[in-house]
Amino acid sequence: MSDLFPALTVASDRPALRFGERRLTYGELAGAAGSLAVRIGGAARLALWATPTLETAVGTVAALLAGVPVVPLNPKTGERELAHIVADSAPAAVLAGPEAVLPGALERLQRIDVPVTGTVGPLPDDPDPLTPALIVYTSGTTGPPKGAVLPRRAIAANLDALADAWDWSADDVLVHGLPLFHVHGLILGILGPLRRGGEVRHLGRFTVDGVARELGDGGTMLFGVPTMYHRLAEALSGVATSPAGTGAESPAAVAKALTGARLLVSGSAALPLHDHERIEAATGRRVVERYGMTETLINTSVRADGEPGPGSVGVPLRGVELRLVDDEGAGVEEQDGETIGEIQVRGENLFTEYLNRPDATADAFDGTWFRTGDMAVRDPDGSVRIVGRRATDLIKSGGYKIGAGEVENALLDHPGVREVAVTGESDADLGERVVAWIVPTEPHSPPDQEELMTHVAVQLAPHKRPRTVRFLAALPRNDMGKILKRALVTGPTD
Ligand code: MCA
Ligand code: AMP
Repeated sequence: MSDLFPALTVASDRPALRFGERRLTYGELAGAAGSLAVRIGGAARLALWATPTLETAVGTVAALLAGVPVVPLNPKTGERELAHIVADSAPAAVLAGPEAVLPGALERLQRIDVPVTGTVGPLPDDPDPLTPALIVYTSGTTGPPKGAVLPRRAIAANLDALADAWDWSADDVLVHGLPLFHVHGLILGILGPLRRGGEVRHLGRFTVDGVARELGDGGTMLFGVPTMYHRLAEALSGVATSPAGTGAESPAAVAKALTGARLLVSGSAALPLHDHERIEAATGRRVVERYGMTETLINTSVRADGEPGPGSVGVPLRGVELRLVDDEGAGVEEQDGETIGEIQVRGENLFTEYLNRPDATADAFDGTWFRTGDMAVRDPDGSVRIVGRRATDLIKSGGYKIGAGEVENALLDHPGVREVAVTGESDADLGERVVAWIVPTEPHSPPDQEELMTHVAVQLAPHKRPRTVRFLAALPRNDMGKILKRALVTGPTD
């Protein structure tokens, strides 16, 4: 049986997965993932080398069938961060495509090659719904990333609630080019279509041309982060989209492809109004926004038949309880579009804990309510508008969450850096970009800026690297010696 993927029990010739020219039907997926599930059954926990390939999808499905918790790894993770994740999650082995070249930190682990063929056999019995399914690492304001433990129940409940909100069915063909080591790309983007019995076409990597091609050839839904919709909006406006697109597709071809889609969904960060408007003007389609978090999966969404107001992330999904709480801890009852409170949520969609971090888990909850740290208002129709974030030390760049503290710690390891403060600055393409303010060890010969960017890319991950480096003689501090980041962001830049 498969409680999460009923379509695997039928094992039909219907298309399930497509990565470029490589594809699997439900029957083929049941064979490949089912045979791997039998091999890995009983393992305590496995890491997964989550390249944007068929193998990542098969490996994840196999682990879920076997009831083995899986830790998806960003293949571009740098040495320091990978060492932390491996030590913290202690996987028994690593699942990887046969072609993958694994870094040193994974060499001492047993390697299990993920097959894309296999014989359909009886599927293992379904594990308990509270069994951990995925452990997804996510950044906090300070320290290294924490592993959010997501139970099977959260995945099933949340994907079904999204199906309800979006009329998502087996007839849908989802197109996306999201990375497969986060909730957005892996749970929504791969497990979502498979739970419905529909098809997913992954682009390998996001390009405007790839989106236009696949939506023009039967795709019905598109998932993306705001940076991707920004690049589509640029292409619709005739602006060169390199490196996201080759420019082969004309604005008219992109417009035609988007117009033909049933649903365009954006999430992971706020989609700016300007990009909403440009896409709507060129295609007549409104992008639907949904709001989620690694720890909670998706909390709210504009419904497929809804009338979204500007900046709205829609209404709570079925089964998600949501409240706003003000700074004094009192509930915000007003739905006046003005009174701000922190979003707190509860429901079957929630994670169960941060792995090995009972302290952080306890801090994240207000009783049974999970504190998101996102600040919002509610409109008279009950829909939610996010207006900011409680922590200034969290940066959202390209839809990735980046903690200022982890980047600061990596930069402090560089011999040319005496002091550092990391902030987020607004960026038309990325939403926010990481900015490093550096007091160099040698004021007259500061380190090379590119070298500092690469230092972070190699230690943590390329998306965490500062895109701007600014040198200062001293960091602004208050009487207690605390760095005044607000003075950096608002003050003179040199
Ligand atoms: C550049 N590169 C480097 C360096 N500089 N590598 C090493 N050292 C350097 N100094 C490489 C990169 O690895 C990459 O390689 C290439 O250059 C381009 O990198 P970058 O400039 O960072 O990429 P980009 O074009 O700016 O990426 C934009 C993007 C990306 C495609 C939109 O940000 C993205 O995929 N975002 C998705 C984030 C996401 O899925 N978030 C979900 C989490 P190469 O060319 O080989 O790639 S949030 C979530 O899950 C919740 C539930 C939610 O609500 O959704
Ligand atoms: P992550 O921890 O990487 O899963 O990112 C979750 C965070 O992304 C949330 O706490 C929000 O701050 C942000 N986020 C996700 N979706 C949206 C959205 N549609 N609008 C604004 N912010 C969003």
